[in-house]
Amino acid sequence: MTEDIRVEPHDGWHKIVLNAPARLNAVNAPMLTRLLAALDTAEADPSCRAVLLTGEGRGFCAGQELGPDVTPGPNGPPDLEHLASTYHHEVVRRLRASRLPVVCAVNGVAAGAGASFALACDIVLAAKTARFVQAFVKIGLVPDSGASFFLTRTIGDARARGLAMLGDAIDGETAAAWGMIWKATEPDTLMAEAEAMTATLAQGPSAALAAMKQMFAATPTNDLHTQLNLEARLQGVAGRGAEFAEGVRAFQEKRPPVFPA
Ligand code: T3D
Repeated sequence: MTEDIRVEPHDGWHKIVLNAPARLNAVNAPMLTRLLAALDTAEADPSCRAVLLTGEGRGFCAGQELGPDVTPGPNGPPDLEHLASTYHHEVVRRLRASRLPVVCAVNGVAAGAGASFALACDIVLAAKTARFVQAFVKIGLVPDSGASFFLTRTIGDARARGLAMLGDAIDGETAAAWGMIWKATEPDTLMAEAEAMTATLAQGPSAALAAMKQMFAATPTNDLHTQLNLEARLQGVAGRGAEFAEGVRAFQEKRPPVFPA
């Protein structure tokens, strides 16, 4: 049987591929369980210092598979609160809580929870031809998996409400122009750019990158005073670490730094 989650280990980083292309990599509970396991494996591997998430085929992820998990059946309607919080939202939590920088290469359509998974990653590259769709409204659902959180913070309330309430698709170029993602690329260079970026992050200062994730995660609820204190505390830790020592030494010796694993 073809694995619906494929993991490709590289030198210092893991590529995790959503691999159900016939349904545009729409996810279900067992597939999300395997995605969570792949994220856990990367997290637990000391040689892994970055992750690249992408999709196989012409889609990135079409959100929840509109199959038995969400089809009202003889036993009544599905418990979407349970499904969302146990599986979809756990993926978002795991991506955000990870020590690892996560790059997302949005190779095609990202709809519903699929768009949220992309936006939960640290750096999002998308093909210019990719589409981001808040598909929930088309099936009578509300945005989930962090969509209302991420969109209001990246593109603002007006555009977030428009996308959520209308369900209109925007392409990768528009997503980049609106500040929803890092960058839109030509479709045929997307994967090479995303892989090179992930490899660069894997050679970066892992402890500092993990601290940055902690710092950015705290900003939505911190006031400036609290955030300054957090920055000072994390800078204190970084300043006592081997990465700073190597960074400064490399600068003084006019060579690229080699950060410890
Ligand atoms: O617990 C909870 O939280 C509940 C779940 C919530 C999270 C969610 O993600 S809700 C949103 C669920 N997703 C959707 O509503 C998206 C449904 N799909 C679409 O609207 C469109 O397929 C797309 C806009 C994503 C792409 O359109 P297009 O024209 O490029 O492709 P297509 O022809 O519609 O789809 C291609 C195939 O993928 C097709 O199969 P076929 O006919 O070739 O055999 C289609 O049925 C299949 N597919 C697409 N999305 C899904 C899917 N199969 C199952 N589940 C899907 N979500």
